Amino acid sequence: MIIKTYPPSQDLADNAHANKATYDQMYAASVSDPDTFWGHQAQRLDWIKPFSRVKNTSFAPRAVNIEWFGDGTLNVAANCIDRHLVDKADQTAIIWVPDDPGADAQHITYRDLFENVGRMSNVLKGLGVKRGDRVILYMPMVPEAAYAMLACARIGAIHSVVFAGFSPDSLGARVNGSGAKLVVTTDYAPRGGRKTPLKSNADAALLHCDDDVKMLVVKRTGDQISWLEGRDYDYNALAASASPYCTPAEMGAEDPLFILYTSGSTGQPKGVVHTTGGYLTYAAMTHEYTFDYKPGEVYWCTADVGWVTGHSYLVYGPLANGATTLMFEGIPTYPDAGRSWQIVQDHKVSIYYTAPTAIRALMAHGDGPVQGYDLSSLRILGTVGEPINPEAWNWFNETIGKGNCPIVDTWWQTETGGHLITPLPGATPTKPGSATLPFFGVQPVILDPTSGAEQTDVAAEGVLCIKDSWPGQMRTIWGDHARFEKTYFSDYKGYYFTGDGCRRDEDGYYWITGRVDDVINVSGHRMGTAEVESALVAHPAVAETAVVGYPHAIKGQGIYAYVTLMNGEEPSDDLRKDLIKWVRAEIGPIATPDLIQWAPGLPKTRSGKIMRRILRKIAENDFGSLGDTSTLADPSVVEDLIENRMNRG
Ligand code: 6R9
Repeated sequence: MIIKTYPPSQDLADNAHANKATYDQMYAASVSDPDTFWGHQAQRLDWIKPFSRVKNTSFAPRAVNIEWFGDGTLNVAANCIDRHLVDKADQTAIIWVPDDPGADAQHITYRDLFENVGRMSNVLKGLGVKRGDRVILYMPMVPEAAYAMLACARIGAIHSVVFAGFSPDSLGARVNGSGAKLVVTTDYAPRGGRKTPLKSNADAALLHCDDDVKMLVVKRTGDQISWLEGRDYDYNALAASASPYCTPAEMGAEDPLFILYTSGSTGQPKGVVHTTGGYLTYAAMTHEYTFDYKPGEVYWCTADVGWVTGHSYLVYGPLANGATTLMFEGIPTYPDAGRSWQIVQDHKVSIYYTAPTAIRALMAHGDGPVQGYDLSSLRILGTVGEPINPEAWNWFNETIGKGNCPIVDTWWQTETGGHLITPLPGATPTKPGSATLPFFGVQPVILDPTSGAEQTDVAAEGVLCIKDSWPGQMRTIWGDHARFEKTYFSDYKGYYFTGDGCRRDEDGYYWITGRVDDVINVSGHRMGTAEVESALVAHPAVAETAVVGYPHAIKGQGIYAYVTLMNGEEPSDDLRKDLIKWVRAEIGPIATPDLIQWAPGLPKTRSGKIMRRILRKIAENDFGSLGDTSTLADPSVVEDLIENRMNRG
């Protein structure tokens, strides 16, 4: 197959923050002398007390330690707001576009942001939140979500945003896991013309938490909600009498900024910890270079605040750079599939950053909904979350970018804090489906999955690891540093293990081939198959289950569950529906199984291990190549599963 390459336009090569020569020179400097390189880059922030050392990191077995700018002090909110007041007080910081297409957008200036974050900070303090305390933000896409994140940063509290699509059980587990004493939420969350009852979900979650956990409720719709006097606090009432001024706390560069729970290969989500100085330096620098952000431009990242992309590229990176960031409460198909293009036209969006699954969903509606909108403001397009298939890439390039906008396919993870492998618009010729080349300071390596040997040929395939630290790297798993070392630094000693498989082509370009662990990627969201399994086995009718991913035209991967029922339970469509409802209630709608196959037995080794490789193949409808099945305890199980397979596409 001939792969077409798309070089940067001459205009971008001449005017972007980096062209090929700058990239090569800066990359070389970043890896040969990281102290000088990052010491210089960190000057993009305002420090209260300057740091005297830059990089102090080790990936050595049993001594993993990551520290950047260790003795410096700063405040993230002051960097995202206060310092811009000098010249940008009246510039829009956040354009908020509500779900209702008939409602007006709000333009929140940097001065407004300063005052609203100040009020939120004082409200949090009034509720007893102190430096180092954890605050759960169970928030939809409203400005108050950003205010609350920045308010925590301002007073030195640690926020943990829980995606508003998660169930009460998932929320409760995160309140308990982080030891939070306060949950901030809204009454309801409008989205796509429907309303999620967030406050009542939070009520249900708190039934499983300490009695002293408080709740702060932001009014979004004003619909009636239940109220527990003494536990629940009305944000709007408290903010009305709160001062807009709050002195930012002086935080150490390595003080935690936030915890974000993400799926791993066990049933327990991990609390990924990011800190202050390195994270913000990295989020700001990548936002500027990857999107070639220029002052005055309107930048739109469609990610929800509940995911890491919403942290680094909706809130922290853009605001640290004094950008105008657009926050959209709704979904791209409401009221119709032209909504995104209406927003681009109305707000003259220059940079549009979204997920391949959203592109595929919109592409399925054809070009019709795009026509009639003026997309000429667009300059740069970006994708994140999963590999992008060439069809979707081409549609994005031609129908949305009109062939004039480079597409930056950014590969990174919750753990990495910011982009690690990505094109730069003025520097990197792109190839559809490849995240291309490493960002400054990032040294990817491809290891042989069995021997762990570094593949030194340019063209290679294996597991993707990173050789040395970068400032945005996660520091630990909340409350479990041993798990941090085990998950990321024990399979391949001396490297950070990403969990992704990868191919490097003859030009040195990286092509992510997907997860090599039991994590699947559903609509760009990470889901541990073990999490879905533990939800399913908690159902009284289920004896055993195995969950795998399979190719899905829109979602990238769908969720395929093999279910063995308890003795005496009969398979039925009603039970299937009931199991689906059950999983949605246990985890949330993003974990909804797409296909459930009744399995009288699961293929196991003689030692009782489920052979997932075989289950994956059957789910992929690729059972001609099952590989070695000689170690199976009962090979006839496999024939039954093949015969009754649910995916015949
Ligand atoms: C930012 C984010 C991380 C996993 C990652 C990989 C997949 C993300 C990708 C991509 C191919 C890209 N992934 N970006 N795969 N190309 N451009 O998505 O974080 O939710 O933690 O997911 O997503 O498998 O390991 P997170």
